[in-house]
Amino acid sequence: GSDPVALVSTWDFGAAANAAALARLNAGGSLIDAVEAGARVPEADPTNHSVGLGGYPDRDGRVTLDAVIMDDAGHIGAVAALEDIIHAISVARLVMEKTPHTMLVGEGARRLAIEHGMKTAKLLTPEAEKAWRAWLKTAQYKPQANIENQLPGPPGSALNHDTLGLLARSADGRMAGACTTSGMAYKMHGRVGDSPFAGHGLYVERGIGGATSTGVGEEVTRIVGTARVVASMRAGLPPQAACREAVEHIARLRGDAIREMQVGFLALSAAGEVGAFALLPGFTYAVTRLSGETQLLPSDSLA
Ligand code: SD4
Repeated sequence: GSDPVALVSTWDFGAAANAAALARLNAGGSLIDAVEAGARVPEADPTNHSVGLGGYPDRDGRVTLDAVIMDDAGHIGAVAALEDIIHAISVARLVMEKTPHTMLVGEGARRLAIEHGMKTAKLLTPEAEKAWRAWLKTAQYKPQANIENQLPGPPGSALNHDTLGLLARSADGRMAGACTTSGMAYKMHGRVGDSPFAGHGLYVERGIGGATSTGVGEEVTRIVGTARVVASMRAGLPPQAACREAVEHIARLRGDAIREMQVGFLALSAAGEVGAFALLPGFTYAVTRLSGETQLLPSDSLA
């Protein structure tokens, strides 16, 4: 249409990420510049407990970050289990642009960031530390779905796991994407979810479109989730049906094992069509058009 979809991203806070990404596009930035700028918004926000600064730690009290950035021309960079650096997405971009590799983990990723002038920071905020110490009393690991949407309770009491996945599209249908997260709260040290892996937490393909995921990463990884969504789009399914197909596959495969778990997929076709689908109600996403008009929408779900 005359006001095509330029950006889609996961959860309510996706609206602010989309706004930053659109500002970058309007200033002449590339799609990669845009998705990086968008991902940096929740990374810098200490009130978001599942991304960057203020993210909930692993069970040892360490905040470890996973992120990936990619475009539809085969450029990709990722980091996993990164510590002490707020902007994991920018380190992922360094991996993409400054190394011969596609992913660095842990100390290697941290060192790359520092070598390129990025500052270290303490990612564990007092609020997140308090939540972790409270969790230690029971130390029960039971990932729960977008719990802040479903259960009442003070902020910080929940296992909030709202990863940012963001897809950008130019007027001529070129695509890029970013995904950034601190992963599941109270995960084992060293655990890496779906988010930093191309084809799991994020995938874009030229002429087809892209997809990103949120929720319990293990369940996405089991089916190579976003690669599956994009493959369905390649085979002709609209984004919504492609997301639904992947969710149904998880449900079929896992049955009772995923009771109360959330997984959501969000997809954007190269033609600008949007779709989303989740296991459970509560998954929301933000759609921003080239004009800046933004809608927050609830995803359809299996349950
Ligand atoms: C993970 N998929 O690390 C991420 C968490 C997430 O919304 O998406 N939260 O498993």
